[in-house]
Amino acid sequence: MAAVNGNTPKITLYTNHVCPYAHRAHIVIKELGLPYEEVIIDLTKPREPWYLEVNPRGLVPSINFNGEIITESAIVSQFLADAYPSHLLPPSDSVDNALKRARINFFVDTWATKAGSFWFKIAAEDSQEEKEKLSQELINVVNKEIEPLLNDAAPFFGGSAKLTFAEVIIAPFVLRLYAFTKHGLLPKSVSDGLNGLPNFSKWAAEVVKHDSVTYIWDEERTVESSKKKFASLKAQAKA
Ligand SMILES: N[C@@H](CCC(=O)N[C@@H](CS)C(=O)NCC(=O)O)C(=O)O
Repeated sequence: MAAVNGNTPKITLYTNHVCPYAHRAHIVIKELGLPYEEVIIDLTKPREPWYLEVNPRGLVPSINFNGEIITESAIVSQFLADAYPSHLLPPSDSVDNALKRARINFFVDTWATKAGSFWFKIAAEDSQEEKEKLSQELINVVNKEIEPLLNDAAPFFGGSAKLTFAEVIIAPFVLRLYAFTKHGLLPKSVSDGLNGLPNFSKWAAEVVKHDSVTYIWDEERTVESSKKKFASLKAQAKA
């Protein structure tokens, strides 16, 4: 069992299982084998005052770690991966390890800046033609920017046999790209296109079936909740 200074940490994770950002915290906690208790935050209602004291932004995930509140999924994940150096992310204690961290950071940054917002744009688009155009753009971006970075995936990032911090951050979104395609929220051309990319498709197939990624995954509920979310965002945009 992981420990800080010999003590097992006390972690409360404020979460909602349909949220891709909260999903990151679940993956890192599970991979590190940390004990935790979870508090599910109902995202369909205004946040209660007690939760706004935990996280004034009202978002999930947040963690209470031995009395310290940490918010923002990437920061929560980074904190836990740094506090417990593991196969996910080596400590920054040598040039070689710093380089491994830089490679992972570049992959995560590339996903976020080049590919990350497409799923939302495609789902929010009304016209079928525009959806198809954006889907093709997404495939082109993944092919150009992501595919070469997965050259040595084995099966995970950078030749790792185990999940890495790169998958912690990106897996929730890869999982949703395929699930949303399957359930008609995104055009079929998205999964068809991704399946045509040899490195990406091999990597993604391993990512989406990994235990640490699937243990809180409820596909039907997530798809239903995302459909409602998209519909309300569209209505707001038109108002
Ligand atoms: N940048 C934040 C984003 C978190 C976020 O957007 N969470 C959503 C759920 S997926 C949320 O809590 N939304 C609150 C709401 O919709 O009222 C992070 O990475 O933690």
